Amino acid sequence: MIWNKPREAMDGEAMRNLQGERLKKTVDRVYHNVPFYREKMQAMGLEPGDIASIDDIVKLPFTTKQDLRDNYPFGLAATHKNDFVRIHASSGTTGKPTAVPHTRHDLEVFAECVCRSICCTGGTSEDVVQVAYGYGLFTGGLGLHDGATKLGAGVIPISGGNTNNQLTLMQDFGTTILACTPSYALFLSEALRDAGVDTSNLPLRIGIFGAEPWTANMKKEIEDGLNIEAFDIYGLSEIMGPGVSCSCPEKNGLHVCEDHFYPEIIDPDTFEQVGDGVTGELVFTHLTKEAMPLIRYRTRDLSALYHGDCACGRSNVRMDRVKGRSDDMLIIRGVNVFPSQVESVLLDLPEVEPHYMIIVDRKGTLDTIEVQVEIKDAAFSDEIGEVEALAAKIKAKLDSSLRVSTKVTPVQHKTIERSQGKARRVIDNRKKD
Ligand code: DLL
Repeated sequence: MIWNKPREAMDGEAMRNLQGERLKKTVDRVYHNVPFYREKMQAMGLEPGDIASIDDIVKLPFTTKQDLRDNYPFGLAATHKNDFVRIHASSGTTGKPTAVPHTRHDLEVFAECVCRSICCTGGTSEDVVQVAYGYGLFTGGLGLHDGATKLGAGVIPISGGNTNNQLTLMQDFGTTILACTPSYALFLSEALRDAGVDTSNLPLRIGIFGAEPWTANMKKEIEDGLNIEAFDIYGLSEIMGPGVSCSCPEKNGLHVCEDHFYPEIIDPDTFEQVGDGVTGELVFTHLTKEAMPLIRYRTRDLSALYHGDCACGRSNVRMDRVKGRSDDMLIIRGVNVFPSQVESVLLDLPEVEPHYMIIVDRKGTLDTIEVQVEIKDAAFSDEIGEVEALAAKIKAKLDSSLRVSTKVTPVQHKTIERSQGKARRVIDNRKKD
């Protein structure tokens, strides 16, 4: 089922016209209500009347996370505070968080987009959705909750954690859709296996996973472990939360709700837009947001866009699965390494469990990268020589794929801490310098 066919299957030309009209209104609102944007536009010699169509978006200034921090909490708001009905905040790893207010209309759009996403995965009003994303300032829990409620599905608002309870309710209440981070899905699948539950006897059929990068290998691991079909849901608090885009059964990208969020991919060095299929930094512009519309917000997420009709019936532009953020990229002795590359190599090896930790350090002037990885019980031998041989095999694969020399430390199954929300898989001790 396509939840909102007129929008999700809209003809490309008509969509661009709609986007143009909405952009003009948004620019006009921020110019008159947000001093930050007015000043930026005036400094560039721009007036709202200079924006005539969606193509003119390239004339507009960018917005960064730093701009949100500098104007914390509500300096970029375009409505009065009394119009806010909910305020989310993204957990800043450094310094202040960023505040994201929503009006009632904004929450309706949020629910609509998540509802579209659930339908995109094949979900219907007959499904029972276990929402195991965290509830609170994080947008995952409430976002999935409101979207599933709008769809008319049954919601289990269990939030993240409390794994034993997750397993009990999943079986007792007949969960058919599990929504959580991929790392928590993996944890739940392991817990089900340990509890001796045969997942083929469960009605669970769909997983809606996101909020962190995950590889195709991890997806397969989770699908096999839970006996489900897994879908990728993407979003970020500053723009909305989950449901900015979601993958469909065709598995050729994530459809963006482009009537609400206009996506661009830019070259992060030149800031120029790049063509379809070219990887760069994902940028979003709000087209309908009331409380705090952002113009050309730089996400730091790396992706690519693909226009054209999809066999699922939708025509909304697709984006590539986000493999990581530009800030996640590790530079090891001058070589760029993404944690997702490490995950791809590890999960290709039959002897390893999908649990690992990357530890980066600096010895003198030399960067070092250690990969701790759990080994399957059947492959973990008491013979030191055998474990060493396995470590050497993993190291050879990693070194040739990453083009840097790694240290591999095999550890026993269940040694590495499990995640109940967004996983932390990199410790970079160089940042302490
Ligand atoms: O993670 C919103 C969300 C909740 C998305 C539940 C999906 C499901 P933030 O906490 O603001 O919001 O983090 C946003 O997480 O910029 C990406 O770097 C990353 N991210 C989100 N979804 C995906 C995904 C939520 N499907 C940041 N794949 C984003 C890869 C993702 N990375």
